[in-house]
Amino acid sequence: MTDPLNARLLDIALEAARTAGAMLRERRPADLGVSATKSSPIDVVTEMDIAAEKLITGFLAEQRPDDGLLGEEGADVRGTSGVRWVIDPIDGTVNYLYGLPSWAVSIAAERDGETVVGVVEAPMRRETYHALLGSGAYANGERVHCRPTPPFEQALLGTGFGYLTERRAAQADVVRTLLPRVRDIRRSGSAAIDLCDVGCGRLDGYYERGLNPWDYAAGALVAREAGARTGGRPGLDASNELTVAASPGLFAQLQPLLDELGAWHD
Ligand code: LIP
Repeated sequence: MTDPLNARLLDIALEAARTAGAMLRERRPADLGVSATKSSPIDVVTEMDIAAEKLITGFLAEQRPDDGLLGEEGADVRGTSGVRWVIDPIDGTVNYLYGLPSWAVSIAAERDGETVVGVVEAPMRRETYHALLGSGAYANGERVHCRPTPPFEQALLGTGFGYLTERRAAQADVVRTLLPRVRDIRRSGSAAIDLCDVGCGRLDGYYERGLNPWDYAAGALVAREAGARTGGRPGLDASNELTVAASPGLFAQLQPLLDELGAWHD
């Protein structure tokens, strides 16, 4: 039996993500440029990131005025309801800036700190991924499942890289060691899509250091509800230090190897 509040939160998240996704797809300026930078000159924000977060937070506040809000582009509202929305208005901002298709709107809802709803809207794929805690993961309404565990050397992994030079060099060292041991490594530029691809069986596993809750909250729920395991360093949850997602058998091999390779530090 689905919790009625969780079901309502899912409906709200789906409407917010689809509305923002349509706006971002249909109204992307041909001359889109960088409006601001954050942690480094390559950590960019566009006017569309700001516009999408404003659209989403305005809708959520109208629907659920007592909820908390946390958004990548500055939304930070303490709520009183126990529900907090965690929002990445464009996950894959650099791809969106360059006109590449791998970007998504990511919206998660937490209740008392536990993620209960995850929606990842990928407009250029014409796909909407969603998950409800305990009720499975879906792509365009069809149930999805992670891939069966392959031999480690046949695993297709996803990863990503940060925006700071020192971190990127350390991440390259991990890839250099890992790449010869697996089938291949993909770098899409959107953690939310990568996590959903684990859930849909399009990646065997994914890891990345340096993600924020808005990057992974929704996609990690999709991956978990599709049968994958998610986490950080051994015994820890996914965090800024390290995010790992994979089928349970692959996760059991990948997580300790990443720890040994130092994927959790610069
Ligand atoms: C992005 C992540 C991606 C990471 C990028 C960037 P953003 O989030 O989704 O996995 O590799 O460096 O952090 O900044 O586009 O919301």
